[in-house]
Amino acid sequence: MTSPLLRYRAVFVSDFHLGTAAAQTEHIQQFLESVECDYLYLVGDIIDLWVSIKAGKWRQRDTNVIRTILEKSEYGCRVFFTPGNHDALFRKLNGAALGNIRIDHDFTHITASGQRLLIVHGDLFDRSVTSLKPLAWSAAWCYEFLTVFMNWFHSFLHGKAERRGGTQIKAKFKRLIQYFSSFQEHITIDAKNKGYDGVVCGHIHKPKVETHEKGTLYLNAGDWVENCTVIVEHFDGRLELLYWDQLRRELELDSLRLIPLPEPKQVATQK
Ligand SMILES: [Mn+2]
Repeated sequence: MTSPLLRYRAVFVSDFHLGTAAAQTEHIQQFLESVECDYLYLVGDIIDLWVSIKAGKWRQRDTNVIRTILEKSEYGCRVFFTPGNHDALFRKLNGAALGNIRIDHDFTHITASGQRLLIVHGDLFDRSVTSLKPLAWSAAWCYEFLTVFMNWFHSFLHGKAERRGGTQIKAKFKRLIQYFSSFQEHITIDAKNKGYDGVVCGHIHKPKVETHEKGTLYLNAGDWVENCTVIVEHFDGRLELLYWDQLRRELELDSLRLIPLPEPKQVATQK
């Protein structure tokens, strides 16, 4: 592991979808190796059990991500995992504490500035999942096939793999989901009614930080299939949405200019 370059009080990530062709596993690995935090929240759909249960979908690189998370927990990082709909099987472990790793339906995080945040994946606020599960499941497999096909198609055309093929179709599908459920409004009002100052969620793959008109914060950690985003809490309690693509570029500059790292290129290079 390379030396961490980024330090935060808390890190919130969701929707890795490990075990699918679309998961940007190399970027996840790079990010995890570059970051150090006191609290790591895994906000659901980390392992895609809908897809990875099929033989051959799970790869060594997916295992490496899990290993890196376990390693962080061994070295003092407190890990909190709220399973999502794609890794709902882990909900059977809700309430469990495994070393420094806790699993539960939701968590309460208190920031350094005293804000109370509800941490939850959010699928229970999405009607396309709660009442139309077969449709959501079929869509997950359509997206998997589409990604595999587009990767093949682009490598055939350009001689190199291209991951972004399904983005437009996925965006249309996500708009359809929003038609069925005003996800953001429902989850934010629920958090407000429960007395929270804000909610950190994932699920809809739309990274966003917004303050509701009633004052409650909505923070969506996005995903690592298309956006590669993370919500961080700085040591003064400030919350921020960060894009790994941008962060990666900045790290390259910093690592070369400021900190003499043992393996700076490994941090900066896209594999
Ligand atoms: Mn989800």
